[in-house]
Amino acid sequence: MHWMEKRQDERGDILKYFPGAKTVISVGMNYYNDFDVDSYKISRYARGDDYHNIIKKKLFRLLEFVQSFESKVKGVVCIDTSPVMEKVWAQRAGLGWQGKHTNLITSDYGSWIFLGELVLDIELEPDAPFEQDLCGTCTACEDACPTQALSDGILDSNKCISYLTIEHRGELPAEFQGKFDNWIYGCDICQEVCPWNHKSQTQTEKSGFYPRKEITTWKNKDWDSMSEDDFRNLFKGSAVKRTKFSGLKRNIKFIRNAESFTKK
Ligand code: B12
Ligand code: SF4
Ligand code: SF4
Repeated sequence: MHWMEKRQDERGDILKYFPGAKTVISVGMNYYNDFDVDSYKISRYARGDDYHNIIKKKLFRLLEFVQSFESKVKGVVCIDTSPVMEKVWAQRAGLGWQGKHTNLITSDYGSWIFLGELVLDIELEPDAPFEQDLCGTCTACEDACPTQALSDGILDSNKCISYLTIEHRGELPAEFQGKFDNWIYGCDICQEVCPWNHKSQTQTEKSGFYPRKEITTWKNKDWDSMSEDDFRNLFKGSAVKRTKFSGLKRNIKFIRNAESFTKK
């Protein structure tokens, strides 16, 4: 993830990213969808339309709303790709806490929320930060992670199935063979076992986040025979495009090879 390294200074100091910054408005949007998948799995956040586009539009509307009161206000809209520590800002803004799986958990929606920010050059009265850590003695996420990527609330990205299936380029390391548990794009295991996500399973109100039909109905054989055209049609306007056709095929092959290895 060289794109992470490149803008480290800005990530650590928002004034280096937006020198006029005086306020960060942190927002969260529930994307939970409980459609069962009985084949290779795409993580929940990427089963529907690309969240970047959906949330960006909403944040620009919020900026326009602010500017309708004071037209000179300048603002920057951030969603995922900006050099901004989104979970840290969300905690400071009072949305929730960073669980041991490292995602931000809210008491209303668990961790099934996307984060975004509107950074403004005016001062607004801040909300209180979320001071509690409601994980307590639970370690369910760390225990369930099939690659032991989590330890003491720190994630080793090099071991994370989400990183390996989405960001990693080239061959997948053999040490993870047989550990992907059918995840071909992203991984939801540490979030699925979290008690806060069992409490709050509110179906998203945004129909754009609902899964595309094939994602819940395709069987493994359909994924195996997916052509480049199928990929292009199915993932038009979807975050899954990031891994490219070759990346998704590589992930599928990695899982299939492990299956044939165990059958022998
Ligand atoms: C890089 C990245 C990844 C990487 C690394 C993940 C990670 N945990 O950092 C990979 C590809 C593995 C990944 C995976 C996923 N990601 Co991601 N990812 C990001 C991204 C772009 C940057 C995160 C980052 O800065 N990491 C750097 C490390 C150092 O931070 P950290 O581990 O999160 O936390 C440390 C610091 O916060 C620090 N810390 C604690 N307090 C403080 C205070 C201060 C002041 C400072 C400086 C530091 C600090 O201590 C923590 C422990 O070391 C953010 C978007 C963004 N711009 O923030 C999305 C984001 C975190 N991802 C998101 C999602 C949804 C996922 C997945 C669930 C997707 C999936 N289903 O596959 C998985 C979850 C894996 C997991 N268990 O974390 C969401 C999370 C939403 C939420 N509720 O928190 C985000 C916020 C995107 C978004 N806009 O919604 N992701
Ligand atoms: S996303 Fe999957 S591989 Fe990554 S830390 Fe969570 S359970 Fe482990
Ligand atoms: S599974 Fe347990 S330890 Fe992990 S984030 Fe959820 S509450 Fe915290």
